[in-house]
Amino acid sequence: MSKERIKISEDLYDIMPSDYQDLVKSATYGKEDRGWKDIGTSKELIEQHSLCAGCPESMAFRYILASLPNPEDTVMVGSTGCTSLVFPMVAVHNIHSLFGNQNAIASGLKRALTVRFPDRVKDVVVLAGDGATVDIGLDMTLQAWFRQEKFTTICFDNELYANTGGQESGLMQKGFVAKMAPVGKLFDKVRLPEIARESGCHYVVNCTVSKPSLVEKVIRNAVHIAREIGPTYLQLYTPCILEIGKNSMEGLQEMRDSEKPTERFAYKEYVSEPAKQLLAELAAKDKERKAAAKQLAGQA
Ligand SMILES: Cc1ncc(C[n+]2csc(CCOP(=O)(O)OP(=O)(O)O)c2C)c(N)n1
Ligand code: SF4
Ligand SMILES: [Mg+2]
Repeated sequence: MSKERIKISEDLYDIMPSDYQDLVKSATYGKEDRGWKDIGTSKELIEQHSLCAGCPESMAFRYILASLPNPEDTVMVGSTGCTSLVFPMVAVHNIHSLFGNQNAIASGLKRALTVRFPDRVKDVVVLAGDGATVDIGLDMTLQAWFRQEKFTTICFDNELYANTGGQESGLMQKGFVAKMAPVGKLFDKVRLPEIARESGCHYVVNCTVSKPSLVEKVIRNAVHIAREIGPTYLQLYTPCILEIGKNSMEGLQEMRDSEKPTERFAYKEYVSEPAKQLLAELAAKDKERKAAAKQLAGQA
């Protein structure tokens, strides 16, 4: 990892936008152990967004972008929905796909990048809403998993179609009444984490984004496992505060309430056997790296 590819030519430095100069100077691109703790002290890969004030999706975006292990060589694939309003402000390569097509686009992209850059690690990460992932895009989501495509799928689960005013989604809770779904959901929430496991994903996590350190851990695991082994899936609860009638300060508490052991976003994790082995190897290497750095610091 390095900033080599975003470096500015000396002759052009003064005419480059100040945001870009800041990115080269103080973004964590290239930092080996980047993570959520860099937020606030380095150039963030997202500084503004057009989501509603206090929307938990904005926290989730920040934590994810701060935690990607290889941001300068990552391409994110988005889909239509509230998330798509954010991507134009994100300093990571990204593609907007037609609603629901995100996993098909990501499959082709990952394969093309592997052929085009055989000697470079290129990560692909899909980030889409529950409507895009489960309802309209379910075919593409599943086919990518069946084919063992090597990328991560992240679903921002707000349990409805937020961007179009609150229609019912397959991930909506039973009985929930939304602005544009007045009858109330007749069925249980689709168990996509279980389906992901049964469809070949090697790492599946269902959780909220209330704890940045947890988001950092699962993002890193998901990206590393997807890179080396096969598809990974993260379902993150990012409640639509507008639809559930909460104010901008109440999103965090809503997530805390929903992650209690008996609730639908209690932490759930599945790791396949090859993925467990990979995580153990990575943890051992990390330990070695930290010990070597400590020794070096002691000698200085
Ligand atoms: C092909 C297509 N079908 C439908 C739409 C209309 N549409 C835009 S956003 C959206 C809902 C998005 O819901 P979700 O994926 O859950 O994302 P959220 O807005 O909740 O974050 C729909 C149906 C569209 N833009 N394109
Ligand atoms: S409509 Fe809901 S999900 Fe979309 S930005 Fe507003 S609070 Fe967030
Ligand atoms: Mg949604």
